[in-house]
Amino acid sequence: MAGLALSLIFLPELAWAQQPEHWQKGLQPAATPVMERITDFHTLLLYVITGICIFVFALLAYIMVRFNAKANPTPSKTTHNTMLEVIWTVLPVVILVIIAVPSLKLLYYGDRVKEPEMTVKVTGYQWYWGYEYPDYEDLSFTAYLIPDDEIDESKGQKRLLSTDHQLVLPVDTDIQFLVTAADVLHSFAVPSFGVKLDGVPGRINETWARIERPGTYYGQCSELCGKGHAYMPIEIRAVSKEEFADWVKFAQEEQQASYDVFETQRKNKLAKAEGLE
Ligand SMILES: [Cu+2]
Repeated sequence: MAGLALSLIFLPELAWAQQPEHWQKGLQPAATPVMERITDFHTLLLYVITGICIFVFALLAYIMVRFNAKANPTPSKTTHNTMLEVIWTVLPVVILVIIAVPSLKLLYYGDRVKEPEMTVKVTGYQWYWGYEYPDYEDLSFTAYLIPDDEIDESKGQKRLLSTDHQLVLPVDTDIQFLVTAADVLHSFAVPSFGVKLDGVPGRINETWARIERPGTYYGQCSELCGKGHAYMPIEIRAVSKEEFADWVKFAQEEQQASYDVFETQRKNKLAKAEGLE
């Protein structure tokens, strides 16, 4: 009974793990409003480019059939057609404007959030990530890749994606990310958040995310930063605000930020409480 209760409590979090899939087509499902808009924009572009391709191919086919040497032995000598020239200049401009307006809107929307509810400073190192929570005193830690021979699949750990510490974040919160680097260029990229931002030594770049559902989200460094570039993944745990507050307390008191350790302890406590009843 306790087991069932526990699985009911913890199942929703485990169920949502966002990572690249084999033979994946398209983008990872959106977990933030920014990514939702990026996905919509991507779809708009797909319609536009499909329309252009069909139009150009149809035109080519028509010309090949209708105006080849056999079908049209005496070609016309026309060299100018003002109307046609105006159309093929104006039409692409109109198409570009149709693309540019939502593109710029989206660019500014993803750029920053006016009043962030919390801040996370992300620092890229060769080859791991450092996370700082300036809103919570002394809360900072690093996240290293878990090596292949230590991956424990029973814990849901994933080769080349899981880290020893997880970047724990609350859902439904406007989170400001300040991204920088301490040695060379890195890039903090989380596909399902629509976040991909360069970490530049000596500079702070800003972006934001509002995570819409709890779960595990994976990302990777996306700026070639040396031999360990492929081995500095990003593992994010998005949890409820209450759980996040509990984790912050745990991390500050125990000097141990691993969400997995926190979760195991909590499960044990819950199991104990269930057993006592
Ligand atoms: Cu890097």
